[in-house]
Amino acid sequence: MDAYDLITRNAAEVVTEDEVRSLAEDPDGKRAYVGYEPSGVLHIGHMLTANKLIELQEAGFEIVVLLADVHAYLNGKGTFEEIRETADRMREQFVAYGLEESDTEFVLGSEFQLDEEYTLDLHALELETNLSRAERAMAEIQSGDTATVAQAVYPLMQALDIVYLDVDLAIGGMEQRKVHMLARDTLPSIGADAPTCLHTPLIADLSTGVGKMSSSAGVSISMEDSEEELREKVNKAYCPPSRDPEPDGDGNDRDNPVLQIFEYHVFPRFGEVVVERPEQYGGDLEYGDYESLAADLDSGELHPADAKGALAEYLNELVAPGREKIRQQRS
Ligand code: IYR
Repeated sequence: MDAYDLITRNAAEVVTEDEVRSLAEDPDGKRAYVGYEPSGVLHIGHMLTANKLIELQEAGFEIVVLLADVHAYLNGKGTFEEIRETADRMREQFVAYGLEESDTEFVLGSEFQLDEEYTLDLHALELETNLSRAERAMAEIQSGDTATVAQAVYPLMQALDIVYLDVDLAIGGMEQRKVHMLARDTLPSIGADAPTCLHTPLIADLSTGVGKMSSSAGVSISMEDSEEELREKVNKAYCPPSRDPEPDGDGNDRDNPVLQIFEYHVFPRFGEVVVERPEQYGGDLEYGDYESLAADLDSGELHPADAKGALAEYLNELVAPGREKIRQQRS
């Protein structure tokens, strides 16, 4: 796979393609980052962007993980002390998940976001941004129904992080795209470049295939799930025996979360998949890429129950080191 294909693999969108192509010409030493509001335990959304970071590390990028303590505070996630404590635990879980510690720079937002220069640049961005745009950028990020002033400051700080962390590529889930677009439009006003961005897809809700999976509503997969819990959640997941259950032109009304997890989590980390089946049902199936697995589900060769059984096993392997880390953290 060439560098551009590896960088953009499984991305829902890149802004812009030309800018990413130019990064791909010589990725060595380029810097990419994701920011996370510290929460106690990694869930499958964190793991999705982390997969991209691991791929970028392979492509030669330096990786910066921002543990966005000030952002979590502005978004009403707790007291500063609580948030700082969870940031440490989260860092350890990312390393257990597979981010090379020696190759990853973990930065706490408060290490630089409270500096005078940062604050003055923030005020300059505040002058450049109208309130409703800042609010719109937060629609899929903010906690609670009513936007606060703190939440309007939040996306401007996220924009500024890109400058202060000196990164070449900003990564985030699709829910971050409006913040990044705001960053592209406003950063030039303080003399900084418009950032290049890559957005990862959102995984559909596990039980319905509608909307997006989140830790706050519905069923989510997290690093602390036991093998048994993973098996139960995956067994109950929405997985129709075809990839587009309601062909209606866009094929997007309901997605198949089981297939999405194979595509975005299992294949990127394991490279191949073996679905174990008893001899009497045709024996094991082996897949070297996502497309062939999805095609077999479509054709009926692969039964949803067998796909789910395999998925639970692979997910268990992915979360096991983090689960062990969480157990140590709590003892
Ligand atoms: N908005 C992110 C957290 C975050 C991301 C980046 I990239 C930052 O520079 C700062 C915060 C979230 O929703 O978790």
